[in-house]
Amino acid sequence: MFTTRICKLLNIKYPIIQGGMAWVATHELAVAVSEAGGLGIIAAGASPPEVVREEIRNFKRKSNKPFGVNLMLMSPFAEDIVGIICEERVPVVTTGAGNPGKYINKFKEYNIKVIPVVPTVSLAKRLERIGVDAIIAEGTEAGGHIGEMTTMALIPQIVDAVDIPVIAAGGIGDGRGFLAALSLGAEGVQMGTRFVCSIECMAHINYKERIIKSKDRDAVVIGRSTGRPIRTLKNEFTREYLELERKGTSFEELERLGAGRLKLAVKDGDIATGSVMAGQIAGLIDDIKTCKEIIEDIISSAELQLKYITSMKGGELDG
Ligand code: TUI
Repeated sequence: MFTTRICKLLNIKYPIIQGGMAWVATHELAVAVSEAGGLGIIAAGASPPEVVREEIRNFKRKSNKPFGVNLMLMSPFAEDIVGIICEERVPVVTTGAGNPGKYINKFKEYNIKVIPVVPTVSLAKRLERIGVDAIIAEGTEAGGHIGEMTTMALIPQIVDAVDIPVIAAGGIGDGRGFLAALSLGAEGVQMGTRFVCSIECMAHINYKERIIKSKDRDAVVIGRSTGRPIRTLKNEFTREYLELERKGTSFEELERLGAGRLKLAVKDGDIATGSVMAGQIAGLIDDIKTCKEIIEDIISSAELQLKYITSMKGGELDG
């Protein structure tokens, strides 16, 4: 029912892509999402190149399904990771936190599909012109590094501005969000926070439980003053960080304060002084299930929701 150009482009059953979350998106999670019919993504984050290569090889040992690597463009190793992605013949690359323009030709040479995350219409248009295969349009509801536009406003504007398929991201966690994204003209969704709360995700149980406990307004934004805003769940760390920002603390000092915090939360389970990056949809998520269950529940509830909408008639259900 929901077969789109994204399914054909990526050779996947459902147009659902997993977010490229640093430290969280290891090959175990990517294998589970790809085996369930979506597109699993290994996050390169700021990891050293050889660690990323090993993750790619581990994926290939466990699954023959299509998968991708997320290239975080602020990584000091970005250049070398591009080389490894090409050498390893990774089928798909998603990019984040910058403009991937200078790497597009190399990826094209190796026949690698490139799908950048973009926060604005202008960047989507520029990247379409230089040959990317699709666009992930990410609203400010997302976790981690974010732009300013909401998903609801950004998706239809990017859909109207480009001809390549658009994947919606930011604030999507269930069948209703999936269907809403398709209604706005997207041909797929990317989800991060929902997949953190999966059995196969290797993040510390404290991280998953913090998401489950969170309420609608818990996903706050730190780092607006630095020009690198990050959405992360309210805790001791965000309170200290925001207080220092309010006092006008320098960029360098804030960068120092933030360093290593994501790993602390994801790997050590320190959800008080670590950074528990998550999107605004965290408040909706109340269980941990397999990636297969997450994906199949989204598709079946979206189908049901669509039937419900099309049967509405003057407030009464038709038939
Ligand atoms: O990249 C993300 N989210 C991330 S990356 C990340 S890494 C990290 N950060 C801090 C501490 C520890 C680890 C955490 N979350 N999302 C995709 C995304 N990309 N959101 C926004 C953008 C973006 C922003 C500007 C994409 C392109 C862009 O271009 C600016 C330009 O140069 O034109």
